[in-house]
Amino acid sequence: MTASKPMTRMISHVILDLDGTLLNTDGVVSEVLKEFLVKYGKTWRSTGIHRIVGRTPLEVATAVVEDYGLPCTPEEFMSTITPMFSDKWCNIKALPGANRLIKHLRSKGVPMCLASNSPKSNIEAKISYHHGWKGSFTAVVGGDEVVMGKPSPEIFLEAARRMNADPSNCLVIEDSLPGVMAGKAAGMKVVAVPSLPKQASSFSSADEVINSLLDLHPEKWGLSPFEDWIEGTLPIEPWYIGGPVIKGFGRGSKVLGIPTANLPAENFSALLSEHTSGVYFGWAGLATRGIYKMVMSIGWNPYFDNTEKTIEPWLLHKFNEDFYGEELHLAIVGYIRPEANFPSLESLIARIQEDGRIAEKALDLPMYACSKDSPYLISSL
Ligand code: ADP
Ligand code: RBF
Ligand code: MG
Repeated sequence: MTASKPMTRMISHVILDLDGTLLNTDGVVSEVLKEFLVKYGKTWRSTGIHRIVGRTPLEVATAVVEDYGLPCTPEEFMSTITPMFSDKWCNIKALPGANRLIKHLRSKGVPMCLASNSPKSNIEAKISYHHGWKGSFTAVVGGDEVVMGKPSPEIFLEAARRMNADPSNCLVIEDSLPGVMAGKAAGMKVVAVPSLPKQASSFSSADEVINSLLDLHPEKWGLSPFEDWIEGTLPIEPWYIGGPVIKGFGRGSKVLGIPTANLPAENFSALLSEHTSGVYFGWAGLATRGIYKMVMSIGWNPYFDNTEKTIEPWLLHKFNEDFYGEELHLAIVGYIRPEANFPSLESLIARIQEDGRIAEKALDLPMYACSKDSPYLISSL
């Protein structure tokens, strides 16, 4: 008889990447490169971000100089661009779930280390804007402290060494492919949290791919579970969006039997980039009609593989007519799950119905019910 594999992986230490994993750096990177390239009469192509995520600073510089045929050396490029970045560090926001994860692991006494391809001084400067982060890490390893950056395993092996941990007991959390490769080469468990949309398929070497840090389940790795889930929902800091209801793909009612009163996603691109795609719930205020419970999806609808992000709130109420063009205001108060693909239309519909029941019930909890009084829902009614 062969011994069965233990169900949980015994992780004792966690190693975190910074840019794109804990911090929403991509926006700042695009902003700086755009500003820089304009001076050379060039236009930043946002698809170029794929070439630079997770790379060392010199690799990024080399790629940009080459791609845009810039009349300078990668070193000259770096010396101009570095101060442009540091001016923006104070504006970089934590990604959804980053603060929650750091607080949780810290409270459970799980040693954590930051390991990034950026120079150590840059890492320290960036995290200084985030309360409580610096003191939470046993060690910080920068790309300038090792010979080879990711995808070489060196940076993670050094992180394990500084924590006195065996690599096989370390869990790496990474958004980039070079980072995932480095973690696997170091003999560690790796959870990938791709920072760019629709990348999950290229992360097959990771032990698990999740959509955002909100979807991390530490108990899968032998660590203490989060204690903030309530009845299948995760409370979040409420956020608010609203506008006229627009036409969607015309399939919500027809194909699924679930109408969704779409909002124009392009009006909220900045706000949406601060939140992950996924299934959320909250309260919906409709001009002239009233306030209703609501469950929604934000994202690319993987089952239909949309190319545009959509905002699709399903109001948990039976209406007798359409209300296109009416002003719809949303208070989004909790998170349910990531968007997913499904083997059949029936299973997608069943899951959305289940989301509806979860939201319906949760919104009666005082912590969510209180947002029904939010003035935003009835503003301009
Ligand atoms: P579209 O693809 O244009 O969004 P849907 O089939 O999803 O089409 O239908 C959505 C429309 O149905 C909404 O814009 C709204 O006018 C209407 N509607 C009726 N009942 C509801 C409901 N309970 N929740 C959301 N929208 C509803
Ligand atoms: N689409 C998906 O492809 N995957 C999902 O997991 C998913 N979840 C949803 C959850 C809710 C609560 C709602 C209202 C919609 C969801 N959708 C999802 C979007 C659905 O496919 C979309 O509303 C219709 O295709 C109409 O465009
Ligand atoms: Mg719709």
